[in-house]
Amino acid sequence: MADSEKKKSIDKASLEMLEKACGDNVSLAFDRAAVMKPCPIGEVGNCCIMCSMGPCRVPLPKGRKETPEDKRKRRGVCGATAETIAARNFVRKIAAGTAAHSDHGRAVSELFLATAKGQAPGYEIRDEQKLMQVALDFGVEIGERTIEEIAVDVGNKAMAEFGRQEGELLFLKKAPLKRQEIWRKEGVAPRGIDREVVEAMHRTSAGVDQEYHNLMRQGVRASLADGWGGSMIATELQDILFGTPTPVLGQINLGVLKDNEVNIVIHGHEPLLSEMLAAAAQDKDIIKLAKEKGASGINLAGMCCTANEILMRHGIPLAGNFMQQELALVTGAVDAMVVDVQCIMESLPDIAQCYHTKLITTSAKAMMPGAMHIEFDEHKAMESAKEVLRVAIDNFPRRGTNVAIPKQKTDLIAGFSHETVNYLLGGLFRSSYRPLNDNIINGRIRGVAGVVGCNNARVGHNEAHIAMVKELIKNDVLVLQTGCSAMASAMAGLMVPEAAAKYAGAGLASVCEAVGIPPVLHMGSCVDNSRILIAATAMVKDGGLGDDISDLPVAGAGPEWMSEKAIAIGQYFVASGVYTVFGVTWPTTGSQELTDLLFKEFEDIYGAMWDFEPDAVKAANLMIAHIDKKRKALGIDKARDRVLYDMEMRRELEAV
Ligand code: SF4
Ligand code: MSK
Repeated sequence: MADSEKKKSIDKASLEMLEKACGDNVSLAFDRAAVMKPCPIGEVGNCCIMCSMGPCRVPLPKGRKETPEDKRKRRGVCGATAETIAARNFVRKIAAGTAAHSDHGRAVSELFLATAKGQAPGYEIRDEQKLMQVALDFGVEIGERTIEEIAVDVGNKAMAEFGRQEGELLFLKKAPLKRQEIWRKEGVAPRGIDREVVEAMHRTSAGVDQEYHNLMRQGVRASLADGWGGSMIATELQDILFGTPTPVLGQINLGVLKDNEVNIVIHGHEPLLSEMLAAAAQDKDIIKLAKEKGASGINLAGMCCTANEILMRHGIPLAGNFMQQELALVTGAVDAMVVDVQCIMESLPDIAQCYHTKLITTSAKAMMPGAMHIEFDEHKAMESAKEVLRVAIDNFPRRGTNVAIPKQKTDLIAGFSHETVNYLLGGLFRSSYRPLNDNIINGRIRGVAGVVGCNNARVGHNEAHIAMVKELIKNDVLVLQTGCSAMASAMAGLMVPEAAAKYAGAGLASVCEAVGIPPVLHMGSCVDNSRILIAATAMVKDGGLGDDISDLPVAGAGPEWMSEKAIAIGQYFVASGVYTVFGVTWPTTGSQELTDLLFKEFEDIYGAMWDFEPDAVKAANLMIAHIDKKRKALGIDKARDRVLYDMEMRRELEAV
């Protein structure tokens, strides 16, 4: 294999499939990225397409510093400055990301309400305890009322959050009080989720908001409507409907596909249909049908965030992350790939045609030329799921001989919801984050990092995630993960308890060994970044680490980001007080002023800022430096110097 091929991924299974694709004459995103170079003007936010007098390009002068004269001339036809253009582009990314997560939250709310009203057969309220918690958050009366009555009110309140015209989103109250005050002082506490997305689109259209600070205020407001609104609603209601995740053993990588079973890859984001597919795959008649067609059974495997959702709750194996969706088809062993919404490559129908795979779209919001469409109907969910499975089963005998399933698959433990972490750390009767805070204060754990986000065809698949996570845990930083980033770590064997002794620093390893957790915790899908916000809030509330998220020794990162959703996530991390560093490329460097606002001034306003560092190890060290800065401000920096693990300390840890 040529060196250029090896650089495309650090994962052996993926490299094998890259080679097979080459032999099969199949073009992949990896190949197209090599040919399609990014536009250097658009990449840094210097291209405006907001009206038909453009597109207007306002690039920085090449090879020299910008002069005042350059600055005067760097304007679009309407006079828009580089600052306005870059800020409008950035805010639109946030609005799109917020819309994606929140429309997912809306779909979950609709199903939740239908379930509560008894109109969605097959679904039920699984976590009554969490229903009560959310009822309290939403101010819904509990009293002597039935579960269904409470659930209907919770569902209606959730739906109302999208169209709320006045006041603030109800979940904002879950944040530390000091953080809520910052949002109110800055005027960025979001009203309705839809309202903030609409206002972001309005303000960024031609000839409206022309002051980049003011534009970014709306960007922040929209991002908070995602993290503490749409995403949090999605996570909380999914937990009530499908069960709050608890630790579960799973497996990951293309090696989870089976040569003798009907392989169905479920790809996308919303777990509404996939939950029902998981149930339908157990149906006796469906299994019988598969056997009649010569298969030994049905093998469901996940891809991207749908994978994370069904892994967290059912232990269903993961075939891979974003850059492996095409590679799964290249195995020739996928009888059907079922997609819903988000992160689905338009190349899939062409690749599916090169093999025997049936590509099935299921959402009215996302159709693809060349794919079969079986629309998911929540009122007849089981029927929709069985129809999908029958198509896959019927297709199994058509599997050709051009099949190669890589051997690689890795064990992982997932299911670290906020509730699970609370319980694991504190036990059933005293569940709390106290032991985590204590171990941060005594220095065994240096800090906590949220490493999240996508893969990106412009950089080696999984390379930055793994380099960053290894550097962090080596330095005693506990890592929380979601999305494709979590899947990268799982593939590299970092999500099993044994990884602590192998990769973590002595302090973190000793805590992981005592509690029995991996040094890298899988918290779920992209909408489940809301779990990280709740975990950070719980750390603040448990005391000893300041009175706001921005006081905590924590940091966030998206080392291989590609989606607009990642920008929305990063922005709500920052606006919630978490220093956040992204890799690959940064979309505002075409405006020094806007970049300074995000990378410097935000620290004064929100107590946290964005940063950009494409070298993952350097980025990890920026995060560690930030964590150390926060430790120093809390007066706990000396504790780390004193950490020596004598027998007494180990016994004390084991008692945790
Ligand atoms: Fe050009 Fe202004 Fe139109 Fe943007 S809004 S394309 S800068 S004329
Ligand atoms: S799937 S948004 S590539 S993490 Fe959530 Fe992965 Fe990014 Fe999609």
